[in-house]
Amino acid sequence: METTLIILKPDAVQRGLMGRIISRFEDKGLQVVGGKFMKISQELASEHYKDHVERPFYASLVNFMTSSPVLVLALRGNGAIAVCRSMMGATFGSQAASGTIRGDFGVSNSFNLIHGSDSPESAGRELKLFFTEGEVLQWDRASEGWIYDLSSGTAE
Ligand code: IDP
Ligand code: MG
Repeated sequence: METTLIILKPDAVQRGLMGRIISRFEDKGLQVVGGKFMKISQELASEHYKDHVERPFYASLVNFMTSSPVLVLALRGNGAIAVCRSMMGATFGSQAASGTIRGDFGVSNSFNLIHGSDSPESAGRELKLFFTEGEVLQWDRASEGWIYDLSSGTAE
């Protein structure tokens, strides 16, 4: 089981898309294990996107991410990092495939609605940036045995 960090960016919140995006993850079977509605500080946005510091769009990206509240989620599931990335679609809304979140809800390349960790290393780093340990919960989901085949003792 993996846990990944998802951010519903300011455009998703402002456009009233939070519910529809969360529903997609719930429908898929991902478990919400953390959630925080917040305004990201300049420092946190800079740290979160530090790998992009040399890119031409870095300043506008940090500006965008701090411009208005976001919804930060921790989502858990088998292969959650790759599953969420594929549900998000390609980075640019103009190129993201239909059926993906970016493909279905947006057309902009910089206002692309959602962030998702891209590797186990990023997920570990990013989850620590946005959540303290006690804020990511381990909870028993009543539907677990129908979302996964648990007959072997592990979730398949
Ligand atoms: P990702 O979000 O799909 O992982 P990254 O390449 O890590 O994409 O870029 C981080 C974020 O920076 C993107 O989600 C997008 O908001 C923004 N971004 C990336 N490339 C561009 C660009 O060429 N122009 C404007 N914004 C960009
Ligand atoms: Mg990225």
